[in-house]
Amino acid sequence: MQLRLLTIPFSHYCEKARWALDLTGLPYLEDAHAPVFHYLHNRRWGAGSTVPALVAPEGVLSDSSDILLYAHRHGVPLYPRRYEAEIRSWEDRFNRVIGPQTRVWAYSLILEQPDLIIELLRSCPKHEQRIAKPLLSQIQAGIKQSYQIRPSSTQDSLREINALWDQTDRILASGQPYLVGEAFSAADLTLGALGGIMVMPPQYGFPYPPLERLPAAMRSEIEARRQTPTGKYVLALFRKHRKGIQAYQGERSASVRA
Ligand SMILES: N[C@@H](CCC(=O)N[C@@H](CS)C(=O)NCC(=O)O)C(=O)O
Repeated sequence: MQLRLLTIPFSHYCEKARWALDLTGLPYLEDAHAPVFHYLHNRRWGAGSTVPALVAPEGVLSDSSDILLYAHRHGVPLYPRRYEAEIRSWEDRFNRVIGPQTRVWAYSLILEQPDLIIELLRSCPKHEQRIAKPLLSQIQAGIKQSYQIRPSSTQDSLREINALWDQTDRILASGQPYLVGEAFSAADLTLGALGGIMVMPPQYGFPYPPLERLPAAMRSEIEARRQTPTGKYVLALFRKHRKGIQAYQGERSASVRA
């Protein structure tokens, strides 16, 4: 049975799962769908309502942290026993703060440029893109409502992100090689995947539009973050640890990845 990773392809939690699976070297199929369409496919495969979800011979895993554990059990030492508690504690904080707040930050700015939303759907099935295009204003309204995006959201989310980013800045400024212990772990992978959208590493597993195409406020924030110890660390993590993508994605996204 082939491993199947259900995604909304531009989701940073999906990048977290994709990165971990890529490190295992196991071949898998990325089954990418536009938001809302993903519900149908999740239901079909017995997953919950969110992505990522991994359909594996052992069962269906409906949470990114469970998928990291799966990768660990398949030969990627993401949770070395000696540091496990500390690694899990960082992963949990990144999941609870960096994940949701970077999502609000990104959406609050991207929603101002609706053509970008269409661009983000490029690796989804063509019929989903066709259906989504004329529904753009409803999609914008739906995203605003789901993530409670208000005019103050960009600044509010940055405040929450900074509280944790400042902590990692202080730790990483000393030049220690990894966030926890002596090796790359689930703490690094989670910071990289969820925080990555604030520095846009070229190796990110979803081809985001180039900086010049992003709204000016997003671009300037990314450029500033790239200069912080955490930003530099995340860029280096991707250079050193983001292996090539193992997923078979079919013809529909071959051109996107090229
Ligand atoms: N706890 C979940 C959270 C994942 C999550 O928030 N996924 C979002 C995409 S970034 C999602 O599925 N959103 C669609 C929805 O909630 O309907 C995990 O780590 O896997």
